[in-house]
Amino acid sequence: MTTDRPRSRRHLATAGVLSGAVFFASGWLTAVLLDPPAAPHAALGATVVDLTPPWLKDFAVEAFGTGDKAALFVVMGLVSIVLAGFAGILAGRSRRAAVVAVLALATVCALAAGTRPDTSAMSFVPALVAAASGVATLLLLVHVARSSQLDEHGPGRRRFLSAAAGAGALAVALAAAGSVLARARSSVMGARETIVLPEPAHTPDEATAARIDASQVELSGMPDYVTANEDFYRIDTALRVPQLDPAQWELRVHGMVDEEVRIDYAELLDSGLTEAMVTLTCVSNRIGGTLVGNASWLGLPVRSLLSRAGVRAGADMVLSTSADGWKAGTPLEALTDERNALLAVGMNGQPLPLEHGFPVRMVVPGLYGYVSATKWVTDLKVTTFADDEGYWTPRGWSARGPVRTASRIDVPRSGATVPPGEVRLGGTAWAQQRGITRVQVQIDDDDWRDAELVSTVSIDTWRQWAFTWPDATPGRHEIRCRAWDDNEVQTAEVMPPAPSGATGHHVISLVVE
Ligand SMILES: Nc1nc2c(c(=O)[nH]1)N[C@H]1C(S)=C(S)[C@@H](COP(=O)(O)O)O[C@H]1N2
Ligand SMILES: [Mo]
Repeated sequence: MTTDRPRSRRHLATAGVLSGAVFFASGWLTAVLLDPPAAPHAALGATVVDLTPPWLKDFAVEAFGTGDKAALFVVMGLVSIVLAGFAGILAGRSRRAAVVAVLALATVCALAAGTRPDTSAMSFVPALVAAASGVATLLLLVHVARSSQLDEHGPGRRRFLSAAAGAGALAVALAAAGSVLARARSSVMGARETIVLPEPAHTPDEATAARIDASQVELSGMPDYVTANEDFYRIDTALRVPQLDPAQWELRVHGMVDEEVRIDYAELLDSGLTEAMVTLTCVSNRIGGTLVGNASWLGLPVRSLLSRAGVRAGADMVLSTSADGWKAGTPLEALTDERNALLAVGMNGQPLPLEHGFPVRMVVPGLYGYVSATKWVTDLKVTTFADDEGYWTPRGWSARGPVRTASRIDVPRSGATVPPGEVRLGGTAWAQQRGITRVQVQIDDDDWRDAELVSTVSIDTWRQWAFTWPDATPGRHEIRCRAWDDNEVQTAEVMPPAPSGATGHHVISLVVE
């Protein structure tokens, strides 16, 4: 126990206030990255608003008008400064009590963030980060304050002042980063929300809708035939999702063309769009893996832009580049033939989600994403494989990436235990541009047997299958599957994803008991 002298009490209070600042600033920056409304100050503010009795709300609106939220934050800020100052002084007496106080605050913030309508596990992270950085700052500053207590005017005092200045600068830097990022994010997200996508020129008919319904195997644990945007796998090199304002977006088509073409977002929406359901696959997907998804894409066929530009003889590749400098080299043929290679603006009826390439991306049926599916695309250069290469080619992946015929068992999961007797199996198979014509299942060393195939929308979409294993006997069993495209059976030869996509049969093991 120490007797606080006035100056040391001032230092301790300063330590508390600065720790509070680091607490809220680090929480804010974390939230901007993960889940903006989960910022501790925002969540606390929303909770205070919710708990404010109506008479006080009315008074606030009366007195401050539209400044009522600013007034709330000013009051909350003042209250926080006073409480944080007391926490610092408390820390001078008992560090443990002060740490408990910070953790209690973090818990309240986490609860406030976690009880809003649409929360995820991510909503709790900002409070955790705030707690960790707040406690660390507090313990450090209190330590420096206490060890400098003994010399009134000497180096100890200077040491505390510089530590305090450091903590203050950290809080300001974190808050500044949070505010800059928040502004950039919310403006693009806001712009996305105001977009009204046009109807496709050829609206999918009732037959297609019926077909989508008939493409789902009704078996618990099967993936949805149409992958929801939130569930769609995401693969890219972007540490931070590029934030492109559609009003500023422009695509340039150049290189081996007669005439350079430029198109902006409004023109693109206005150019008569096509809707196509296409299954997208990542070359890194392992046999049985989940880096594959099926969505309905709305966009302009790339061939119509290329024909406007006029492709010169000798070209055999289109190098597409994203706003963040990533590149894919796509065989020219895949962009000029009749397939639905799209400059997509819509995904399952909505503007592309930011992480799936907003405002515009490429989608090319039959090719792995790394050679075709450029997100945040801004540049198409007509060129040759001899002169240019995509991002992954010099990193050991093949220059051309046709999707391999693949199939997987989705139900039951490998390692599951099932009761003996009749066991129902289900899975998914894909061979974009060729189509799935048959799937077979093999139990242990038995003969291969045909699975039931349900409908599918086109040769560019995956196809679900089901199989009844009539007589599962107790013990451990291995089950494998294989698919046929329009021409041949999926190879049994096992190869890893690099350099051109994994091959081999998906095998699961089940325990029957
Ligand atoms: N700009 C950009 N686009 C990209 C990538 C990338 O790293 N950057 N990755 C590609 C790869 S490897 C795949 S598999 C698909 C994945 O698209 P998705 O994240 O929408 O599922 O995007 C492609 N487009
Ligand atoms: Mo990929």
